Amino acid sequence: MQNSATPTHCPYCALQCGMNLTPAPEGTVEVSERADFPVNRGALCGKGRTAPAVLSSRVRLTSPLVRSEGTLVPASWEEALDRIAENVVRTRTEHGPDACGVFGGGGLTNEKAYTLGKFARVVLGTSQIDYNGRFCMSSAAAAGIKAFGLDRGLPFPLEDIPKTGCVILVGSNLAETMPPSLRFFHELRENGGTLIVVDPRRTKTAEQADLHLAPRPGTDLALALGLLHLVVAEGRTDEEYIRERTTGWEDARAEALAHWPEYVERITGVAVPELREAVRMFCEPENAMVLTARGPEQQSKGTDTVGAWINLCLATGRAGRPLSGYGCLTGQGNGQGGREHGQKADQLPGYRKLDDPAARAHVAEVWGVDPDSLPGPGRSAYELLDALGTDIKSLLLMGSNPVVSAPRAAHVEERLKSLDFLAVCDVVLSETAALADVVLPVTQWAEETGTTTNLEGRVLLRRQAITPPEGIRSDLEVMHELAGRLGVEKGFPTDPEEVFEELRRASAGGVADYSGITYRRLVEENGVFWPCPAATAEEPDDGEDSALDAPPEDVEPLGVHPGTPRLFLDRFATPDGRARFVPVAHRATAEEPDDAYPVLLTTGRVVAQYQSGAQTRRVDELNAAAPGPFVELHPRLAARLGAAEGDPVAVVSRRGRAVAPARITTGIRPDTVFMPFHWAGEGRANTLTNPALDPTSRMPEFKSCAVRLEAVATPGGVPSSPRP
Ligand SMILES: Nc1nc2c(c(=O)[nH]1)N[C@H]1C(S)=C(S)[C@@H](COP(=O)(O)OP(=O)(O)OC[C@H]3O[C@@H](n4cnc5c(=O)[nH]c(N)nc54)[C@H](O)[C@@H]3O)O[C@H]1N2
Ligand SMILES: Nc1nc2c(c(=O)[nH]1)N[C@H]1C(S)=C(S)[C@@H](COP(=O)(O)OP(=O)(O)OC[C@H]3O[C@@H](n4cnc5c(=O)[nH]c(N)nc54)[C@H](O)[C@@H]3O)O[C@H]1N2
Ligand code: SF4
Ligand SMILES: [Mo]
Repeated sequence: MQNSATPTHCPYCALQCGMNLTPAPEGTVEVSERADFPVNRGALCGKGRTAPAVLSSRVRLTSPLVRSEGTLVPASWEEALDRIAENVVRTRTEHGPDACGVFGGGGLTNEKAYTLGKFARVVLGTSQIDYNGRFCMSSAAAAGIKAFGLDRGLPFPLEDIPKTGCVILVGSNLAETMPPSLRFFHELRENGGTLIVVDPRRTKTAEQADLHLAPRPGTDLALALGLLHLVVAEGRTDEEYIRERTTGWEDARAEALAHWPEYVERITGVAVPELREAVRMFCEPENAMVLTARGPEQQSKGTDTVGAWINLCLATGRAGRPLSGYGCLTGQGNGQGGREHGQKADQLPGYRKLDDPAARAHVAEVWGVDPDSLPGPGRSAYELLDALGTDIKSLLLMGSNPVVSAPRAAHVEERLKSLDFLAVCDVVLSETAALADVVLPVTQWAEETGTTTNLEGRVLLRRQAITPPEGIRSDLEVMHELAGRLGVEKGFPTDPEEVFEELRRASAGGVADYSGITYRRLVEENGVFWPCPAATAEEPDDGEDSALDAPPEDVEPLGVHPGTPRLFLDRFATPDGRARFVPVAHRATAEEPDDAYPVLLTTGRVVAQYQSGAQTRRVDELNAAAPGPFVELHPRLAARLGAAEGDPVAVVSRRGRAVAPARITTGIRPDTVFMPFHWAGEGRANTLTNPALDPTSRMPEFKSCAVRLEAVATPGGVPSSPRP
């Protein structure tokens, strides 16, 4: 494209670190420091630095593939697209539109996520669409909507963190999952603030903490209730704030009082003095924050668990005030935007609800269709995958690799194989793509333009730096071509900016209002925080500013809405402007240990691999750093098993069996083992995980299930023998 550096953002996690790209040989790019982006100020982790390796034709898909006599063989785009269209028509004719499923991803740009949702509802006419974000932060989203009336991961920019007094980081290992963000926590401590980390493991993040609480997996709900009990007992509530800015305190207070510290110690394993110390550290400074990540969220009670942590913030007056608040650290590159614009089962663009007649009417008008033609809400991600081959006969999958990342993965793999027809758009031949009937090779981050919304709610422009190789098309082109073949000639543009202009109109007046954001502003302002309505900021807020179709040229610069870096400072997004306490009580995990499966398994990430590993397992430098799966266990557990460091260990759950080398450390609770989930094959952690779902968010319980450990015959044929 051009030879000068293109400022853009990383393809991976929700920090969306800024980076500069210059074209390099063999169609790849060179990454260099981009200091002007405030989130990372030039710093990158190894994944971001090595992301160009996936652009190489040595590891990526270079041609469409179609299945012929059982194997995938190269084919022309015409043939591959025709094959998909024919199968959609056949499925629809034989079984109806809901037999066509769609599965998306939180890594897709806003333009792609928006188009995918529209494609499902308008072209396929199916209700059966959901995406991998359901596996990610959906419990925090549900809890945020309950309490605050709105879900935006962080209600403040990361740069506020160093200025608060105390942060409780619950189930986040950001030293490995978002390394450049560690800087904000170092600065917090340099400024005299304190960091509390809640994690069953002494992670690299926990090592930075002033206080590390290590509860049993799946007991964060009890922990938060115990802290709230102490807050009440020690008279540390903010009564004026509770009166003026919240509702529902009496019921929440009663639940908390039922959770005595000694009872909480028994459930969580965290000693009462540590609970008291945490309360003191959290309550003494003027401001404080609670941030959650996947630890407390990926539980079958994740919504209630996050609700309990929010209750703690509300009772102490630490939400909707400067430098205080609750936030969720969203995970995927577009984990925030990907949940706002319609690829979720129950949702329309602008974070609108699919079952809201006014929302349907607004979006149907933008789409030029009859509101009654829009299907209703569909199933959640795991339920959709579980229905493959029964009522869902064909699936279009874009931006996920569920063979590795879905819970109870062997079952999900079987379901995928039982489909009549599977089409996958990907950049590489992932484990899921390898099962497909048609695989379409798509462009990657450096080769296309599009917006993402990072964990702070900051909408960003990723810019194209190089021309994609011959034979590769974008996801938007794929949907355009398929729509045309299925009789919808208009409404599926291939130019991302054109899609964004439509998204602005579709989101106007919604919760996640992007109507005041343009590509030009994103470049000039280095990102804009939503909500950002097109209405002028000076206009009196009469609550009626929803006809926001004004094209950007008509907006006078003076009246441009500045965007909203900080939410809730005046009022919460509930009808009465008050935050809502949710009464929650402790309950057990879906699968507690017993005699047959006496140990708890929890799962998560390592710094050098990303998600299902589809991309990062194709990068030599990252594989050298993190070559394969492992089972992290305490020396006491290892001794009982007779396993030495590096010995293969079998982990067996009610779903299946996985084998990986032992990694022995005192940094984990003796009743718990940990496995990262980045690998396929024998060491696949998700062979074991429990698909028990949270009743509200439909989030599976990735963070705890019951397992037993078995010694395994070593490669030499000798079983690792029990040691005394
Ligand atoms: N290197 C790397 N970075 C990534 C990703 C990646 O795959 N690799 N993925 C991105 C995405 S999509 C996401 S969602 C984020 C995830 O970011 P994180 O949430 O930081 O990642 P995890 O490792 O899944 O879980 C965090 C911690 O939760 C702890 N934990 C386990 N069970 C419990 C529990 O019951 N309670 C509590 N309190 N803690 C528990 C684990 O020990 C782990 O250290 O990372 C993003 N960044
Ligand atoms: N046991 C366990 N399992 C987990 C988790 C856990 O903590 N423990 N975490 C869960 C979480 S938080 C998440 S977010 C999921 C993530 O798990 P997945 O949904 O599998 O996520 P990725 O591995 O990022 O898969 C993205 C796929 O899309 C491709 N891709 C990348 N960009 C594009 C694009 O622009 N277009 C198209 N068409 N394809 C693209 C990639 O090559 C890759 O194959 O895993 C979940 N699974
Ligand atoms: S921290 Fe996340 S966004 Fe930043 S370079 Fe690493 S993977 Fe990319
Ligand atoms: Mo995630």
